[in-house]
Amino acid sequence: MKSLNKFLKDILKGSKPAIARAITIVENDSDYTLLKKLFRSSGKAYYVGITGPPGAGKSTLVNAIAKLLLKKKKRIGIIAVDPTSPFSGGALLGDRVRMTDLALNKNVFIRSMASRGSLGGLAQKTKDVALVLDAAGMDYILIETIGVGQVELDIAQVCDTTAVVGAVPGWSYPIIKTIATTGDGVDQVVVRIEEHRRYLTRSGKLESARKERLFSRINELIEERIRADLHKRLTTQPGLKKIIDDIYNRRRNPFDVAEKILRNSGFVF
Ligand SMILES: Nc1nc2c(ncn2[C@@H]2O[C@H](COP(=O)(O)OP(=O)(O)OP(=O)(O)O)[C@@H](O)[C@H]2O)c(=O)[nH]1
Ligand SMILES: [Mg+2]
Repeated sequence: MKSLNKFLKDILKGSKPAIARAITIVENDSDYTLLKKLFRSSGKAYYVGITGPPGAGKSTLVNAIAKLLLKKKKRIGIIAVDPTSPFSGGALLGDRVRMTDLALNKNVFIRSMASRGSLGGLAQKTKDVALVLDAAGMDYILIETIGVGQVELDIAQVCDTTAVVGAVPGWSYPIIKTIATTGDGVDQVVVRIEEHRRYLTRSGKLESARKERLFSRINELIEERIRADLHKRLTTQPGLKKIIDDIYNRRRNPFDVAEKILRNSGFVF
């Protein structure tokens, strides 16, 4: 198809409108046609995750890193995953506004993604969007996401390097030197644990964190059952090593392979 080829060429060339269109397709479609085509050109970008609690300074850091990398003549893709949590409520916006000056740079492509309370789907979509940016020739892909609960995107699973930004108001992280074998400094560790516990209890953070963990637990139990079954099917797949080698060498793509395994397992979509 001529128009598809032209579209693909534009993406690979790094054309911003083409990248934007590709991401929109990938975000909204469960059809992998485009990703299958782009996969061959991916694998060159380096993925960096910036995670941490709300307001810790993630966007500011992403901005600063991007500016520094721009000076090194790098092309940068930025994915800002809007933080939403079942307890803290809606998305915290404004990142786009702060990043406007960067967005105008021809070597930067910024995309915000709304998680809309979705659970498992977000990590997958983030990977897909990153794949588009990767194929489009970005040297670095910076992914900002909130990192408090386990329900949210597990960024370390997506990124090559993950930085955790910590600046929690009301509590400063102590660094305590201890020698566990002689017991030196251990009393201080216990004192600080008790202090931290009092702080969490007073601020209500202990209760909200525990509720969030209970929410995650339900989610995990459901996922565990489904995942264990699918994992077994994947690991007992005949010729798996060869399949992985073929994907690594871009002779096959993971989308077709996953579809085939699902189809053969009776998981027809
Ligand atoms: N003093 C100081 N302020 C900072 C630093 N980094 C960020 N800030 C400020 O902290 C506030 C929050 O920064 P953001 O970068 O928006 O934090 P964030 O983690 O992206 O926030 P969310 O995406 O809303 O979770 C802003 O007012 C920043 O100017 C820092 O290193 N030092
Ligand atoms: Mg932010």
